[in-house]
Amino acid sequence: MNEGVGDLPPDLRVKQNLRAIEHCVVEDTAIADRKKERGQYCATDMDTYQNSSDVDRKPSHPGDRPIIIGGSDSEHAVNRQPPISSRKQAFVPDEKILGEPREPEEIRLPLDYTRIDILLMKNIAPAISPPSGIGDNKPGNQAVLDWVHDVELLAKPENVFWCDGSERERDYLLQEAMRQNVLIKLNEKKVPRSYLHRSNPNDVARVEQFTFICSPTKEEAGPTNNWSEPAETYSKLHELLKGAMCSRTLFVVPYIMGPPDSPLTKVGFEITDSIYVVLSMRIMTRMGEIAVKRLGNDPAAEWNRGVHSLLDVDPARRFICHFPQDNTIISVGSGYGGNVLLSKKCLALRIGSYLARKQGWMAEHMLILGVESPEGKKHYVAAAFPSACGKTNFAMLIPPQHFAGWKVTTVGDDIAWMQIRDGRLFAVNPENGYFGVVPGTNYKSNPNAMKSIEHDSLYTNVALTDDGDVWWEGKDGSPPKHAIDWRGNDWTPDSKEKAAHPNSRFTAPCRNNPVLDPDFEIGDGVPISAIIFGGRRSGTLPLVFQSFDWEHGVYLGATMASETTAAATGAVGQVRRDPMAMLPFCGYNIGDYFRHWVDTGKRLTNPPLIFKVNWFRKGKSGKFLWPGFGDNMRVLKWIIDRCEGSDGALKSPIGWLPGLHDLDLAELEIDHHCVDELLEIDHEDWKKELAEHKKFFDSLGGVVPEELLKQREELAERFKE
Ligand code: GTP
Ligand code: SPV
Ligand code: MN
Repeated sequence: MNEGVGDLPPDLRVKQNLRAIEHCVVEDTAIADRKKERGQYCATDMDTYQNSSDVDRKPSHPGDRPIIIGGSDSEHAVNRQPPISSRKQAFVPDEKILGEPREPEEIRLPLDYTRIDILLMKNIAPAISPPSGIGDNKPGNQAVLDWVHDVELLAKPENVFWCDGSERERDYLLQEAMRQNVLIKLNEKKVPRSYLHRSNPNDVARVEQFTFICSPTKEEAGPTNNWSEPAETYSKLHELLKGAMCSRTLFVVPYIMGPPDSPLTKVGFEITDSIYVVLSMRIMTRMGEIAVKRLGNDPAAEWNRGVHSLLDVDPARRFICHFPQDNTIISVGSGYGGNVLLSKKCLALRIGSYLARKQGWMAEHMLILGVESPEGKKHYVAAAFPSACGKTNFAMLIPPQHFAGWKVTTVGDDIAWMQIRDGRLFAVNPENGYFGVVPGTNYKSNPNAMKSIEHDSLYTNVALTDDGDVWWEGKDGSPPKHAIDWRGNDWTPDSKEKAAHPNSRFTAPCRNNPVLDPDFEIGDGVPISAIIFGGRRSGTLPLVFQSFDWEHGVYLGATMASETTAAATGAVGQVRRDPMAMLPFCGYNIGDYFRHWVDTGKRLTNPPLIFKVNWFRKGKSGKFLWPGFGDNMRVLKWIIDRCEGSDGALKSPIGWLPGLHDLDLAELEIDHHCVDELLEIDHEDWKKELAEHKKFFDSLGGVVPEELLKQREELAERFKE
């Protein structure tokens, strides 16, 4: 479709665009007319919309045909599904979901939604016309070609752009992104080769309430996920995608997740109409030719299908849907990172966790770091903290002066894929870039992150200074006298609004990180000595403790809780259970996920030790008791000592705690009473905590493995001793 487009003179192209819009409008009016005939067009709620999309599958265009943009290797065929008519549930979140309940108005569609969308949409992502030699590198795999063709027939883009990952392609796309104001070039001297992007103010974080696991049965999605029936959901999404890329370019982004030579590595293709997504995927993944080559020409090879369209960036039409059995993701209505960089949370965690259980490995929301002693002894540690709870910072930690000679290196900052080899767990980071929280990042808190984002980075939703630099709350130095805030408005230090959004993000290549681990790309992964679970808890949870064994460690992960953050829409600061930091990311039944953890332990002859940490405990004054950041090295050192067999620990009902002299606090200015408070186990608090564990397990409706129920009882018993 792309051939020759770039050769058309500009005026002709405009006409072509208009024709395309007219064509879509006419077509959609025809559908509307048919709906009117059937008396289906006047009502606006989701139910009626559901009905109309079910019956209106008859092609309205000769080239059109009813399609399911799912995988050809679907497991659905072997799962008998109840009839669609018996499922009225789609897009209505389960009552048990631990998120914001959906307001009924939010799922209402405007009367003439197709028409309004097309008019609104046409300026969001106008088609581009690449010169020949750019965007025309079609892969040879017929399964990919067929799938792209199907999406093309449905979404009716102006043209198709096949990404190859070349530098020429990048330079061209950057020019186009700037021309369309999708990116703003930053001051070349201050932040070379870097750009600012502003997302729609209604679209600045992950949307857990609009995220669905569309497995054949609700039970497979389990009690913690929003579930929606697959066939019905495809049909709704197809309705939304019909003509959605009219007068836009459909980009096909091939990518791999995982090091190039790893047996764990997966191939994905993301279709998107967002040039920002393409440019971000270039940083976040290994993108282009490398993926096409790895997939090869076998039409039956395993690969992930991802379809993303901005639509009109309206929260009422924002759905992030996963079809684990089809290895398929469809995301519509958003342009924000976690919702649209389908490689990350959607593939590497939600679909990844599903595949991992089936294939006997683990996909976890964990950083991976290396820690090397002055004597050259090295350990690797994986740590699961919920979103915006310190993974990137911990992964790039610089030890304080007192730990001269100790080195911390980053393998990954967000996701770990782990497999068993020789009875041990080995981890790879499937990503190739960092999508990190900006506010609070400075040369004191995280110098390595600052160095990683000094050049070749994309910034989303930070402030723009008058000299073309970026600024955010918590950046070094004094605030600028004037800036343009993340919404594009004037900002001064007197402004009530924040200059940068609390969930503003940087996108930077891993290669920028000065402490990138030399084994970052090792295909077999790095051996994991310790697993750490951590959350944001102002009370109850001590700074650090160690589980008695694997199963007790799994219990510590399963009962984790943390205060919610700006990484997802909804209330911030509310404590919720977030097992293994995977609540929003586990692509199947959480009970089966716990079972997978327990069973994995049984296969490990040399399992990692398991720890729990809390950098965020507060004192009576309401201030953090622990300095955090680089000083977390002191906790990490105790963990490494334990891995080395040190006996410096005291037994407590909740696990092994460091004694006062087991933590190296030398040269740290901290009151002794703070340290006491940090390590305190308050029996009254723990009584409440235990009751919360029970409440959480009970809320899961009988899916929790026996082993973990037993752990809870044993914990309660230990408090009685
Ligand atoms: P995601 O990218 O959303 O998964 O977040 P993350 O887990 O990587 O969190 P990140 O390291 O970006 O930190 C999030 C916020 O927590 C930032 O504002 C940090 O400044 C703050 N933070 C990180 N580590 C510490 C710490 O040790 N102590 C304190 N008090 N704050 C921290
Ligand atoms: C998180 O929220 O855990 C993130 C950011 O890492 S996002 O990619 O938006 O999910
Ligand atoms: Mn994350």
